[in-house]
Amino acid sequence: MCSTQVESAPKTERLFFALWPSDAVRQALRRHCKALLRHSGGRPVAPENWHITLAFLGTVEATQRACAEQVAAGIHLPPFALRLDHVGHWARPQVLWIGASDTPDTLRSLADRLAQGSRDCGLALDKRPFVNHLTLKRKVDRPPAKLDIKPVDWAVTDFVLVRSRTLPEGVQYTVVNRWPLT
Ligand code: 3AM
Repeated sequence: MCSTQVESAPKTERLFFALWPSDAVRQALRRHCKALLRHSGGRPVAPENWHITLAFLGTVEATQRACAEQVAAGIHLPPFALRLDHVGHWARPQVLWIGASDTPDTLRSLADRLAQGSRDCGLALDKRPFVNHLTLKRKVDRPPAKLDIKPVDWAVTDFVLVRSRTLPEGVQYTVVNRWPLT
């Protein structure tokens, strides 16, 4: 008798590490960016999806996720203040974003350690250096005439791991793990 073994493909997820704003920071961003969002064309990112990507891991298997989560758990950095005071436009990806003109050393260190640790887990990450930015809109083909906004202050006390799913109704981000900065 012969038996057929069906090997199932490993379960994978699309994951990234991020700073995830509190509801209060999201509301402040909505208020301060209202005019900018109204007058810049393009396709807005839903406010509940706003985030600052620290390291994009791509498609990840369960063992790689566990390894990246161990890297995150091994990072001990203090909370830091982030002042979102700068609006930027990238022409090629056609992205309108807001970010901090001053990148705190702790933020750079957090992003670098997550990226390097994830590479050590066998993940192939983008080689571009970290630029702090929160994408507000996509498909913005030219910078809006007025780029100034009232700054938004964000006391960053943790970072998260996010699962990204593409659904017929659009992209869905779910926070699947969280680590405090202490
Ligand atoms: O944080 P933002 O919105 O700039 O564009 C994707 C999004 O960026 C980016 O990761 C964030 C969460 O999806 N992203 C998607 N694919 C990527 C890739 N292959 C990527 N970043 C780097 N390499």
